[in-house]
Amino acid sequence: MHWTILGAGAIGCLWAAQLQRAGASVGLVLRSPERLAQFQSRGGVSLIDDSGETFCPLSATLAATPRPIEQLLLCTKAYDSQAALESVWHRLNADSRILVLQNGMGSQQQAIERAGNDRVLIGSTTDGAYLRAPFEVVHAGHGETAIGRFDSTAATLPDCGPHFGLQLRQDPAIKTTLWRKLAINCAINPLTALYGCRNGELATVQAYSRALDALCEEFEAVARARGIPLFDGPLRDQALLVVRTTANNYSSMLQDIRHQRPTEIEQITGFLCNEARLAGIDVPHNRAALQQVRQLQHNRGIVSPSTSASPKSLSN
Ligand code: KPL
Repeated sequence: MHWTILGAGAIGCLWAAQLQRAGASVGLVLRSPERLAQFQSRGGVSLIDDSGETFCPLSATLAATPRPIEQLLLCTKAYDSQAALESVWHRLNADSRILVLQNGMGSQQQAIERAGNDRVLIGSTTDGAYLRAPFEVVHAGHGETAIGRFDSTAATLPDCGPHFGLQLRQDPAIKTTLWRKLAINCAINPLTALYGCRNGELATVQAYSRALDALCEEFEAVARARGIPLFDGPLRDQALLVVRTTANNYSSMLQDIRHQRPTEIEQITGFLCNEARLAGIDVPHNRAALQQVRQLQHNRGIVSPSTSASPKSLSN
């Protein structure tokens, strides 16, 4: 099976490198001739992990290439997801499979609506990775990738080769897993972006912890109303656990702001606020966080591609 990876961010490069190392056939799709030229001058992805630095030679193409796609990994930023899928639509056929691996909520449902339930697997990962430089990925924290289907509790994991270095798990309740990840991201990401702080400061600065508590309480009320089971204990405890284990990290949202990129606030807090509206629950702290991150993007001259599109509900 040949893997085509659409989205050469940290997760895309991590998967590309690990698939190549596992002996799978894999190639990247890049968005512009300039990116392709930049990639071709190095000819692969560097993976930095516990065992040091490994260069993984790979091929890359532009979306317009006619080669049919067998297995697509869609791991662009969530707000780019629809356009990215359209860009390779001519290369997909009835046998093509798509694994959607993105932050936040909404893009998964969009992929299913476009390609159909049968062809789409949904993933959620706790692997920590960041790009040290373009096409140089640091695998900073080993997690697992849960994979499942929205229309069924059974899902066959895609073939990644026998020696794949990332941990995969069949997930019969992938929607719940996505909601749990969303809960953590709603608690941590907007606050770190607004305060410009490392994750750990949300536990050590009292005012920040109080803000986190308020976001968590509202999230729990919405999840309850939507019938989504979150964690055994309070969400704030779980969020603070993640804050402490990733204390030195800068959240992806803060990194986006600092790199002058649109954030995934619409697919994270925007999704939650939409769910709250559907459930008739007021979430003033999350609404304020949404507005403030939008404002921050605006102040920094970051053009958000998705402020007008309200993410779709996942409850049906
Ligand atoms: O997933 C994350 C992110 O930054 O997007 C957390 C869990 C907050 C870790 O940084």
